[in-house]
Amino acid sequence: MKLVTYFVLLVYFSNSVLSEKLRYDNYTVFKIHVENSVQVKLLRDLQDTDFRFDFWTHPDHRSKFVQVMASPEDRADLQKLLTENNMNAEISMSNVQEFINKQTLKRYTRNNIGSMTWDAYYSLDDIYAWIDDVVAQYPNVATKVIGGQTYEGREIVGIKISHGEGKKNIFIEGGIHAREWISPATVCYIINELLTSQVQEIMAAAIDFEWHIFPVANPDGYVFSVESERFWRKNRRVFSEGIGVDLNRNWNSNWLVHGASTSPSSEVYAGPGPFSEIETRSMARYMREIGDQMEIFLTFHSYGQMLLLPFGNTSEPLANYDEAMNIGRRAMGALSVRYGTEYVTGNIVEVLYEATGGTDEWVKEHLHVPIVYCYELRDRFQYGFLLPPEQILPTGQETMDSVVDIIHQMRRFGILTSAGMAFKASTMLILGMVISFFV
Ligand code: 0X9
Ligand code: ZN
Repeated sequence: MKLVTYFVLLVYFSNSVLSEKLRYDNYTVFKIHVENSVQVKLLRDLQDTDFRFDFWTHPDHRSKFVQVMASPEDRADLQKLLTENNMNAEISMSNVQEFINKQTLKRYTRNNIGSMTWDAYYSLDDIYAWIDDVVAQYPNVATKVIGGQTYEGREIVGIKISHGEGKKNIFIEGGIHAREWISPATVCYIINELLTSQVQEIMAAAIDFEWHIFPVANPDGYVFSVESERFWRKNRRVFSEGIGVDLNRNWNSNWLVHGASTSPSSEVYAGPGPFSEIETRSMARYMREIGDQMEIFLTFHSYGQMLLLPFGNTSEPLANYDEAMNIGRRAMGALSVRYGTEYVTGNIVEVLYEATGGTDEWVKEHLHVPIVYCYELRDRFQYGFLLPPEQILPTGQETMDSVVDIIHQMRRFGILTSAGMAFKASTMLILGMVISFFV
């Protein structure tokens, strides 16, 4: 056989091995209680040195629990370590694969937007096909937009919903972290509500703003999480020492200052430089174009039930922090009404951990958007990334309730400066000056 044939076979074989779906039969997820800083340190050391254990959440004194996944072979070692250090832990899931199976994707039927239902997760192709169909069904209000490109050559597809020119805009980012599947699902639900709801307040929200919505900001990562490794977080850029940049550490705002790594093998690798990644760079270009009209920016992550306010390096109440806190708290009150789901509202540093280089911080720092929130959706240390599909609809509904309430609160607080209002205000001012000149 010729050398070239060997090579082709080798590439084919290694690709087929690589693209095989990883299984998690009898993997256990522990919910570990973190009670003091000694325990935090111990868990952090473990996270940094023993790669047999997959930390679903980052150990920090600000959170009461840490979720860690262990294989059946390594499970006993983890349990031993916990017992030796007097750490309490419960088992959240004893066979992770069973919960992955419950998330089997449903196929979307082309040309029938009603076939995307809110009881299942969908592939990237299906989400994109659904957007195409939605745009075809509502040609006067919905337009397909391309926010950016990816390392593997995909497009970051979004939708613009607009009932007319001259409106302020609301920007929504979903799925920047690949494994947080509830994020794209919730963002698709929001799109659907804005186009189909008959509820007065939702209809008004759709009409009063120009919406720019991107359900999957990290398409390569999402595809990889669906097809190969369920718990993949980053993009898929290949480096010699590892794969993937955490896109939520790559934005040019306090880049690499906190909670980020210089190592490509880390889950929070910030990339070789700020905006080194085509995904963040191209999305930033799109956002700059509409930035001066942006009134609200929302990004959706999971999990933990938190509403986070920038910045990720300081708990100083910068810009309109107090106002944003007020609105956020009330909106989380509105979110809790339907199903009693409780969120904690607060600054990133205060309620989560220090972490910089995220989309939310860049938007606040560079675009000066009045309301910037990062949602950590359901749940709280139970199923985590494997949120059962039955929870997609309730998550979507309660989240939509909060989005509508944010708009409502902003109107109440007089923050909304719709183009029309701004025009009226300036006209009144000039008229007033003219009148007072003659009187
Ligand atoms: O660490 C993150 O990027 C987010 N949490 S997650 O568990 N979904 O990974 C929180 C991001 C908060 N915003 C910034 N740190 N800028
Ligand atoms: Zn995330």
